[in-house]
Amino acid sequence: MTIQAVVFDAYGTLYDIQSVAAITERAYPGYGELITQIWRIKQLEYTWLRSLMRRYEDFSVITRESLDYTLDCLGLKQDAEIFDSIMDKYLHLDLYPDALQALSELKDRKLAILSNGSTGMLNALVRNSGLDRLLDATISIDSKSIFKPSPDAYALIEETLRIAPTDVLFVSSNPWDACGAKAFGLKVAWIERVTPDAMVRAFERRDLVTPLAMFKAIRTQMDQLGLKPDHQISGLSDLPGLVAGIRP
Ligand code: LAC
Repeated sequence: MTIQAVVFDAYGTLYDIQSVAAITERAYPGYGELITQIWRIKQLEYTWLRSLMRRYEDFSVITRESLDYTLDCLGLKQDAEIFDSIMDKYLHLDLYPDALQALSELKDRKLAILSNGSTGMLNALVRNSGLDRLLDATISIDSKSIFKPSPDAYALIEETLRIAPTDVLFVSSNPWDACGAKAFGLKVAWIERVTPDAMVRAFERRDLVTPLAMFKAIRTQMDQLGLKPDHQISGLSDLPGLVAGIRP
């Protein structure tokens, strides 16, 4: 078994969702980090709740609804222009610094994204970041009307690339997504962006638990779901060496 395709999660894996903090802080000074963390936590929760309730709306609706929730719960005055400028950042998120180089070194394999993002959001994001030059496919779960970690979402990889799950390395920094892909039967590399030591250090000032520390505690440590990724890496730059070393 060699790796014929490397398929990436988008938000949090290739693109840094913390990069919205600059614009949320500019829009609401002093609230930037709070908005960023509550927004991402609610955005993910809404994907899971809508999937379970079978009331699918695409990720652009969910991203708007979770931002709306966040501004309301913080008692922040809403302004349509400011709201749309924050939403627009989701089409221009920062790529992680090692993303372009890592994907360039993997070009001898099929490269794709499988993401909860809607087709419109993902195509704009990939085009705006220049990743469209390196990707063979950008796959949105939209056509299945259910979000990851549903198996129906991961099934889109074989349906699109015609490559069996065991010959695909799925890469995500989101622990729940890495577990979902493993449960489906993909080979999985989980990017541990926050080490356990860094996690503990985030709570050294227990009198000052920042929203970012809470986000890291809730969304970056490997979940206890009875599943473990095949590989654990510290960044995208570890991938070319890992993939080259995977033998049948
Ligand atoms: C993605 C988000 C949910 O699917 O990480 O890209």
